Amino acid sequence: MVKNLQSETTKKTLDASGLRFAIIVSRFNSAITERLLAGALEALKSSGAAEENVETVYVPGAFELPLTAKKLAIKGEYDALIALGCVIRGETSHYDYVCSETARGLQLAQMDTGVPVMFGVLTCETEEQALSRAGGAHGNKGRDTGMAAIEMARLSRKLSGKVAQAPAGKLRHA
Ligand code: INI
Repeated sequence: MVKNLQSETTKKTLDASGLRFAIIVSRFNSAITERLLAGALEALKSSGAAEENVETVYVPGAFELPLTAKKLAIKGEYDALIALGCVIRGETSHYDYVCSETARGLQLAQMDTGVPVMFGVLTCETEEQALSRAGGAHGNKGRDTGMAAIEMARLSRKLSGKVAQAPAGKLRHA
């Protein structure tokens, strides 16, 4: 019989209880990234994550997200990481380097460590575009990455056969 590894997206709700997360937030464009952070926290808390199981770490800019993600992942204390940033195109090619290296570095961090790392970095032409994706007309990308983190944390536990702590001393599968 084929084992059911169906991911949680097809279920109506995601359960973050017992899962541990770190959120890395870039201070660059903080008016935007603080909104992304609020969205991510709301997603985790409304899904049952305990406050003491969610750590928030700040970095100067998006370019610093990958190294920090890798160092946090290596600690082995988190089920998933969420990297939040906002890069807005300026007059030079700086934007392109920051975007591509941030995306590449975050992907490497999760591939090197096996800990899911969510890409919650807005890459926009204008501040208006960013605002509309940080709690505006286009939703909140921080919230979306929060939900993705819960799903990937659960899936990772399932794939690596880890067993989650359950109430009343019983064991249950993550
Ligand atoms: N960092 C950002 O997070 N967003 C930006 O839009 C940005 N721009 O435009 O320059 C930015 N630059 C800083 C960069 O991420 C590093 O912090 C800096 O280069 C030091 O390494």
